[in-house]
Amino acid sequence: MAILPIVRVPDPLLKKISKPVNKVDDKLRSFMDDMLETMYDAPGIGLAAVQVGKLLRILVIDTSRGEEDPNPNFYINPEITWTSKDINIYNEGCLSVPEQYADIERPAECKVKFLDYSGDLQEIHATNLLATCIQHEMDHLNGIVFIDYLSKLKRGMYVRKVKKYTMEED
Ligand code: GNR
Ligand code: NI
Repeated sequence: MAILPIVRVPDPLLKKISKPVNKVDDKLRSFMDDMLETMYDAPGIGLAAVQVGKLLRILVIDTSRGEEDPNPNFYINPEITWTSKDINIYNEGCLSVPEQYADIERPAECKVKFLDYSGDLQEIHATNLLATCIQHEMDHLNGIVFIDYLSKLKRGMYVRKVKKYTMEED
């Protein structure tokens, strides 16, 4: 296992569309294990492969956050098949936009179809924080970061703060 470096804004990689996975094999599972370790180390509740530099349609999510037993789930080639009409607002953060938060509106519930860690097809109905997190991670696969929903002015401020944070850190 390995902890991988996390790509931050304004890296142009975060604007790219990730490609579907062809085959769920041991090599892919080893990469997914590294994603999970990287997410726990950060720490975060979700991570998309593009955030560690690989343009593949893979997510890992664990919304348990140490309150309960760990509950990691991998989502390969995920597709949202339904979203609710009712909306939730969460104060979202992103490992690619460290230390910055904003209230983002999204459908409160969604259904998502995906391949799991074994390569088996699954469909789940997600609510609350899991629904928000799945949609946030799906956005990454399509080149979208939560600050893209803010005004151009606010987005510019967020990017500037991340650049400053990154400079002061190294
Ligand atoms: O760790 C994370 N927390 C979070 C909080 C609210 C809404 C979405 C998230 S996802 C984020 C990790 C991340 O950047 N995933 O892409
Ligand atoms: Ni994110």
